Amino acid sequence: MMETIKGFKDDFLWGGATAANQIEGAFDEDGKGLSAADFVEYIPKEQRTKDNHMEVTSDVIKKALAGEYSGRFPKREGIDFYHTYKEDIKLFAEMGFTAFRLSIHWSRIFPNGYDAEPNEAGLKHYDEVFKELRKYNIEPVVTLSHYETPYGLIEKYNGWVGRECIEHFVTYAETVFNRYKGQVKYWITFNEINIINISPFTGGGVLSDLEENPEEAAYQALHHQFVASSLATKKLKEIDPEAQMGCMLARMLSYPNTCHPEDVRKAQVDNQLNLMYTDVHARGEYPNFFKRHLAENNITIQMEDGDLAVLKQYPVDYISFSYYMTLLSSAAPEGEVTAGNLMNSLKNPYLESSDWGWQIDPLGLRTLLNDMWDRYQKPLFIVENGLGAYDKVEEGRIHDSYRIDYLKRHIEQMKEAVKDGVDLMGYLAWGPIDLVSMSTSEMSKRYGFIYVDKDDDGRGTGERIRKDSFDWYKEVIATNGENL
Ligand code: BGP
Repeated sequence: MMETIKGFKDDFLWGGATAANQIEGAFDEDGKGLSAADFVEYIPKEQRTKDNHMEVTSDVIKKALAGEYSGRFPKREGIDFYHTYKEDIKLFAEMGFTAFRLSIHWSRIFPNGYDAEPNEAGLKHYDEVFKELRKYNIEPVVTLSHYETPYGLIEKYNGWVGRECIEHFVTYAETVFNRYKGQVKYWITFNEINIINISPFTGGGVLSDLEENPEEAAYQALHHQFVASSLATKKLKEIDPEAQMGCMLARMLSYPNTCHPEDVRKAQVDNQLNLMYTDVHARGEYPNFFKRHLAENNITIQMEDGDLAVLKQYPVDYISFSYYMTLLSSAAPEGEVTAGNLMNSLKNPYLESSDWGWQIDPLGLRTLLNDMWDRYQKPLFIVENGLGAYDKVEEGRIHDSYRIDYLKRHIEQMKEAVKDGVDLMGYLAWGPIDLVSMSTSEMSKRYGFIYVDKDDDGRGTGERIRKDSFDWYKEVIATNGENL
């Protein structure tokens, strides 16, 4: 009888994921410069769709810098993790985390992005954070840029449209690889690298209103990020061969709206265009279907000699991704379009949605894990998954059974995928502690196992309260995913 896989491997990484701009606050402390993320919350509410915020434009930048918005600029105080990290990491350790994803705020290290010297106070801060994690044997999983392009690079080059960003990013990467050598084993270059083609400002600090051809500018910026990611991987291998480099995709699995061959083909195209990003990162070359897509849309990417060779020579070691929803693809869209996701997918009648319209699909996770493993045969890592919800405090408790149900159903399917043979490194729940939502810039879309007493206007005591899901997740980790 052939041996079959029974469950998660013993060194499976369990924990949670965050981003500096959504958790730290201290937006201008210890020499930090402004970053793209500091402007996102000033997009006028009427311009926002339910969850997919519209782009920042130059006039929003001007008004923000001129202090024309009410209250402190920028408002983004996160949950003050910059000062509370010791207490919060202690709570993560109480749940038994073996890994914790965070981003280094690039503009803490190079305030303008192009500074000749790094900011020692910024480097020191993350020394302290990594030291605290090490105290509890929690592996840091570190994102170099989580939508956090320094504002100086936006002002000087219009963000990643400028090829100069490659060199500045590699200098930043080299600085932190040297500083934290031996402390960080898992690195990620760009968070959800595909978002740059949905939201160029968020993904790459690109002000589309300054560009003749915004779509082409976004693909040009993306190319610069691909090259920068490969050059950073090259540096990492030189500085710390033990460390591993990962890429990170917002994986949006698309289903055909009907069994009509045209809908099936449309779903294939949508999935190919989503996986193109990990194709480049993991296989080291642009796939032909993408070259055809660019040609048919009259998009030209300017490349320099050596770019393609660098991509080929320095692919990533592992593939990480976020998973929240699945979409429907239709060659002839009719029927209700759900406002609830970045791609304005049609509503799937077989799926429930979150309060923000994200279509909840646990089985989709097993499906896409099998697809990605078959496609790449590289270790996979779920570095974001979770349910944003309106939580209520009732006599000092938060009974978030809906969140436990969501996570339980996703972890069940993840386990099935592992039994199917998928090489899965770990599972990091997004927002293990309530933090600022990326798309709404509000606190009320809560994800945490830990409640933070802070409302959308920044009012509250900041008190941390364990939700019911806190003890549930602690048991999941203690039993390596057995007791759900
Ligand atoms: C992903 C981002 C995270 C986080 C998550 C939840 O796209 O990588 O930063 O924000 O989405 O989204 P939201 O915060 O909009 O609910």
